[in-house]
Amino acid sequence: MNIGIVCYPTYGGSGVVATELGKALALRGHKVHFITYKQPARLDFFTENTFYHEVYVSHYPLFDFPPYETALTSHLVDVVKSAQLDLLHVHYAIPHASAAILAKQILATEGIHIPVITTLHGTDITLVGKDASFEPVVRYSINMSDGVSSVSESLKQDTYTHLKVNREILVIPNFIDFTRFSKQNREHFKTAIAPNGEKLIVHTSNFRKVKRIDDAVKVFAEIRKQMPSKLLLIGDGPERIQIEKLCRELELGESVTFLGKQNQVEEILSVCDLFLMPSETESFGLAALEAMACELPVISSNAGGIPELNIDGVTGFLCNVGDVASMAEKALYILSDNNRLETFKHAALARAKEFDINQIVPIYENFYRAILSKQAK
Ligand code: GMT
Repeated sequence: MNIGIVCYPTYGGSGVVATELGKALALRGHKVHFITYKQPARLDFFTENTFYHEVYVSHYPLFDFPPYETALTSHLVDVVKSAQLDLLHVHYAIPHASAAILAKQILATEGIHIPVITTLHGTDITLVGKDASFEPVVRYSINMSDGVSSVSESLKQDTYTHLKVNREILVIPNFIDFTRFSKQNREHFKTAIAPNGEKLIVHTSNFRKVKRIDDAVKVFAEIRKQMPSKLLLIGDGPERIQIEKLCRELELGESVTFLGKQNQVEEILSVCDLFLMPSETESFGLAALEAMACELPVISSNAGGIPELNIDGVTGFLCNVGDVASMAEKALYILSDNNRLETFKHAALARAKEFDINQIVPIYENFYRAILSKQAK
């Protein structure tokens, strides 16, 4: 198949899923065309069968806001024709779904019929999509898509509840590539960070409010009262300054390390003992899946789709959003007994294996085929 993928090219989960999906499809012999405003973060080396089309937005003094959606739509029309795409798969509804639907309508006037598949990732529904300033457009473009998928059952239900859409949504969970995400021997790194055998707790995110990183820090502060431990914070974003302030207020000193954005996150995960994900909302929790693939138990909130990944009492624990005391108690339960910690680590890995890329990518392929065959009738 000749597939067009539209996504955010940044480190965010939806962009990562879209890029990894495209790379996997290319390996399976499909031609994959990424159409976005910057080279996707994980498309940083040559891969056979992948192509990249950059969207430029012309600047004009009249524009207070660059009209990206219009430029993207025009580019989609152009790439569908020049690369003879069979379908467009857009990730994150805003503004990709509406741009693709308009491109589809423009192409139809020229006798070209291109199916549009929209994958909903989370905040495009739970935070931004349901906002009144976007809602009618998001609902329309979901309803007009030829196929819609969501990354969890929870997000599917949120979409029906918040947007009152009237169409079928297929759940296709996030996936993990074990050739990259698996525990690696980085003992020298562990010795450098935790020279006295401290337990290593880790959190990775884009440092937005929805991630509740302050809860992660407070949970760690409780753990540290009971056992020698360190907290590694990976990522960066708008909350960083507040979190640094909180660490100073709690007098956590050098026990918390801000590692910033990291490309080889799996190397760091490999030396850690426990992952924290206290999010306010989380449609799936790709960061937790990456951690589990590196054999880390997860202490998380029970928000959104996280319970579809993290199994309470088996791969970690689920607590109510904001229940720092319970999260700390459960973390200490796991960390205080090395045999128990090993049991949780094995269970986390076993669960992660259920989301192996080799099992999930064929579901997308079959979804594409079903939509193309419907179109052909
Ligand atoms: O806010 C983020 O975590 C980034 C966001 C995105 O769309 O880039 O991630 C969402 O999509 C990921 C991939 O499908 C999911 O694993 C994340 O759970 C989801 N984030 C939220 O729902 C907050």
